Amino acid sequence: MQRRDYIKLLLSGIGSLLFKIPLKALQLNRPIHSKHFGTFYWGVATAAYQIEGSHDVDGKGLSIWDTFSNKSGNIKDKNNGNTACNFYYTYKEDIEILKNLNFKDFRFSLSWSRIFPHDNSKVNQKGIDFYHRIIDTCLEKNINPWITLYHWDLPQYIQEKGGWANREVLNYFEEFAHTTSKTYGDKVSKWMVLNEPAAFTTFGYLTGIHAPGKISLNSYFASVHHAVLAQSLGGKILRENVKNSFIGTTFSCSPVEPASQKAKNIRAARRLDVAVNRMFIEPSLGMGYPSNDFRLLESLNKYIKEGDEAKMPFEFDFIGLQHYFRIIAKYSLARPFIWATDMDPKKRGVETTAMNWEVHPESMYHIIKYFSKYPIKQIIISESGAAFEDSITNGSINDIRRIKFFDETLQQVLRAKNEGINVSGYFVWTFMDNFEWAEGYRPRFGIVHNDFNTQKRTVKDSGYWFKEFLSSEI
Ligand code: IFM
Repeated sequence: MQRRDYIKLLLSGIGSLLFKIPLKALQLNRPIHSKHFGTFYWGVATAAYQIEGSHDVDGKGLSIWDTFSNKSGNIKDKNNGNTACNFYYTYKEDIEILKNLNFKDFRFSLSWSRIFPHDNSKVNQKGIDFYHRIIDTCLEKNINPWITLYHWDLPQYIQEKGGWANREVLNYFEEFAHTTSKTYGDKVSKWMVLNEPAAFTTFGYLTGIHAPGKISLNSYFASVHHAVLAQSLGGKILRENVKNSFIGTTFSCSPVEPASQKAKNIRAARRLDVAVNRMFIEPSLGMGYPSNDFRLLESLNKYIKEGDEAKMPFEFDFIGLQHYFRIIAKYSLARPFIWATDMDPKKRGVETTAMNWEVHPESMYHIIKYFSKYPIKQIIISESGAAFEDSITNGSINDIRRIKFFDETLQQVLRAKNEGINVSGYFVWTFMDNFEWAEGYRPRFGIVHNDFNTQKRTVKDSGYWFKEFLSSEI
């Protein structure tokens, strides 16, 4: 071990005392290795708007994120995704990097407004070709491409009609899913329908901190119901058009614990659990909306049409879990309707990431266990990672906290798997530092560093850690 690493480890040891992490847990040279997981998907996950850039190139139309991020005040430091990681031009080199790190699976999303720039009657061939190039590069390099149909960048012309709050979005989505699955379905068998519907409906239509920046309870509930319908509709279309299909959809999820055993905190935790974890999966399993545990969900009834109950379920091959932090729930008068808040981790004195999210690897085990009570065929961790401040020293990035995070999180995945839960894959969030939505470019989640001025990529030590971890996969 180099002296520099030793000092860092020592410092994180001091951190462990501060944050009450047992020192034992800091031994990073434990022999955890991908071979302990058996046959498993090991990948990196990305999203179109966060990496591609080229927002107006080759006929691409505007998405809600182009509009939102270019409006002053919406994104930290006045950042936008116009250039992002320039992946539109660097995809070949980037895929080569991930291959060199021994990953076998690459998850990316399709930019809807590259493919249907103006309305759904005319396809933009150059947009279609771009994803063919990515897919072909993956296949040439023996990397499995995994497509996410929708990762938050709705075309602006659909938003003009109300976006996810207008049921018409389903007609557009149907056409988009149909065209793309027909086009790429012979080459790509692994698909995910939606990325984190709870996040894009809540932040986009209720709190307004993400595109399209709406703040309305009605729009929120309408968007929730339409996203639930899109989830199963997308699944059915993919099943029709994709060869040897392996179809999933993803959920953001967090174990929710009450701050105390007081009845009002327990009830607050139950409501948050519904909104965060249950609202999208239960209708997809034919269980309907969990309104019994959160009466406000009855507001959805206004948007449910005859026959919708039968349209909501779909038998997914896998469910993608995207877990980042646990929630300690407390009753709060300051949060109308849900009357619950997540206690600030800083005030709880726990270790946090650059997003102010608690570092709590055991939560990964708890959330997998929580979802395993549902009748789902397979669980894949479709995103997991942490943003920490990185610095380049003599050309290298010794991101020991991120390494520790992955090491400990993966042990929790293995713990669940060893108990017999069918967890079959893990995707790192994320491949390279990218545009982190309203937070701009400051939080760095990548295992590859990106210099946003020069677009120079530098593999972080966490990237090399994965290379070693995955060394038996090649
Ligand atoms: O960057 C996001 C991603 O787009 C969706 N899941 C959470 C990540 C970190 O915030």
